[in-house]
Amino acid sequence: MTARDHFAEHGWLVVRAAVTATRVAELEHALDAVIPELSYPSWGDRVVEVASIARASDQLTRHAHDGAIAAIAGDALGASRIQLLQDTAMVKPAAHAGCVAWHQDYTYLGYLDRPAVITARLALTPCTIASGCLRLLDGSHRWDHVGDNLAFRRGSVEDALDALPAELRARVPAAEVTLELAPGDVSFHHCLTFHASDANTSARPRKTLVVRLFDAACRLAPSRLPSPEAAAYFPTDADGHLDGAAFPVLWSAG
Ligand SMILES: O=C(O)CCC(=O)C(=O)O
Repeated sequence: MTARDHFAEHGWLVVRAAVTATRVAELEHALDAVIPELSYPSWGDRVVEVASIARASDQLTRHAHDGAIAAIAGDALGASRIQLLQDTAMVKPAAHAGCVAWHQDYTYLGYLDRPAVITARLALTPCTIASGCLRLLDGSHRWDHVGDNLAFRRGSVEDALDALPAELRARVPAAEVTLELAPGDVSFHHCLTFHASDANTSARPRKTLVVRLFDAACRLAPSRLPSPEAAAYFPTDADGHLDGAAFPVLWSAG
């Protein structure tokens, strides 16, 4: 099965050793310079999550703009051009209660006119069951979007499984998969794929770099933003496509 077929059927994909060990070490060093481990206690029980972290470091910018990762995303989505939507660092400190509730990313990205966004997560440290790796509901990207558009309306993600119709809720236990990653592995998930993660019960921090990439054919849906003023953060061309100056094109099909 090709990577594209796997993604179309399952709504997720793992590319093993997508990033070399040397590069992982450089990126972990760059991340630690921006979010020192000594600062983790100030986050309390919250997962350490810093949006747009790439702005703070050339190394992290290079990763967020990685054309090879964007090419995998383009192939998986069947897109002919891929743009960068967001980048984030997500860290779960050692022996930490922070977890992420079950959700679909599109709940928080519903300002795009269609759900054609993919999240690429690079593991910088082992992502294991003990360290709170990603859990997914296999094939749930075909369950449609469930619940409200909460884009810019919440400070953290909310549990969305209760909103599933009974027929889909009954499928949850059999659909669950855990994505354990070694440093250098990258996982991809569709913005409609339900996912969550548990606390880190291990003795090491779980460090991941997250980039969200979208099919450049998507348009902004301004009516789904919480206010007309919010549109200022989403410059578009005359057709409503997000501007390449603010949302760089990272990959185009040959
Ligand atoms: O890495 C995690 O534990 C959760 C990631 C997540 O929810 C996301 O990237 O959308």
